[in-house]
Amino acid sequence: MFDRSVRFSAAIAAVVIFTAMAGSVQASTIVKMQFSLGLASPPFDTVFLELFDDTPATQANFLNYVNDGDYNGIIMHRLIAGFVLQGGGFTWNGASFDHIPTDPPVVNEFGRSNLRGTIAMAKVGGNPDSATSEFFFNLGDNSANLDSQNGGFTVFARVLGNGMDLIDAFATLQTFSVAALSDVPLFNGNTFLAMNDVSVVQLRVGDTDLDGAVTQADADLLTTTLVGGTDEPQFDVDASGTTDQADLDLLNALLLGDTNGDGFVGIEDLNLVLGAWNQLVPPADPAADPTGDGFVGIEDLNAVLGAWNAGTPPPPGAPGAIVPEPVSLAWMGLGALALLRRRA
Ligand SMILES: [Ca+2]
Ligand SMILES: [Ca+2]
Ligand SMILES: [Ca+2]
Ligand SMILES: [Ca+2]
Repeated sequence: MFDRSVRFSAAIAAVVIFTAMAGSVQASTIVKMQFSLGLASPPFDTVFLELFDDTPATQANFLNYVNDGDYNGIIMHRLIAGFVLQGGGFTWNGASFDHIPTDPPVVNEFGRSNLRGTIAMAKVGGNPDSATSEFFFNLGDNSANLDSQNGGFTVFARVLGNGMDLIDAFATLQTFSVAALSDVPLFNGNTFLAMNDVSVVQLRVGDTDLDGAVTQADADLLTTTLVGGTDEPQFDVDASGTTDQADLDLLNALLLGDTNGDGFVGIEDLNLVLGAWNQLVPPADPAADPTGDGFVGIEDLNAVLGAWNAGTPPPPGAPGAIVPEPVSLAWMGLGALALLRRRA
């Protein structure tokens, strides 16, 4: 059915595509903040923050707290509606607040404006270089005030996607004086707003709606986004620095090439196609026929190779976990050789 030149081209394509895509994805640092309260509909208790690379000392300082787990269990202890929602400092011991242990203060890196949806470091009045662990969400445009006061407050991150819907909901909580602090937001007058889990997440390539899986919904959202325009990193599927049709093409290729549906295009997907090579569906597994034409062949192989290495590998030991990449490449080469030999 296929002549030798077609088969040879497929083997060459495998090598070329791997070279082009390996290591090409350079995502921003994204931090997940899961709160103890959420919106009822849709289920929604998490915001994702993009950290800005132009505030390196502040980013390193913030990530130290994140990676040490210091922010887990922290209370959002200050809310001024329309202005700021602040946290990152206190836990509650049942009778009073305890400040978490702090690292040395970080140098002020003010540069970006304190606009709505950004996050900046809190600090001591009259000392620009005094930020430690506390930070705040800018609930409105605070540039006129906070860009000039005390050397300017260092904006180091922003809320991604529709995360401000959740922060805005928190900003409607009633505030109280609790122990030594005033303006403490409480749910139902008796429940703190805490952060349950603050951690660095790897942005899954193609997961435009940030729900952890790559599905058709992500392609649909990207299609909508292309019309409206955005510079949010989760839409830059090919990590080119801009969002355009090429990102949608790659996302669709990713959806097609991930034959086993584990969110990553790699050796498992290739093996699924090669294992059913030259067969009709059925008896071959329909997953081995991503093109859906009822036959497992060169088009299906190209669907996998066209999105090779896209997505995020499942963790080791997870169902469908893959072997490390250099070994995958070796297996892919063997697979291509086996394919050529079988067809020769
Ligand atoms: Ca998704
Ligand atoms: Ca792009
Ligand atoms: Ca896969
Ligand atoms: Ca097919």
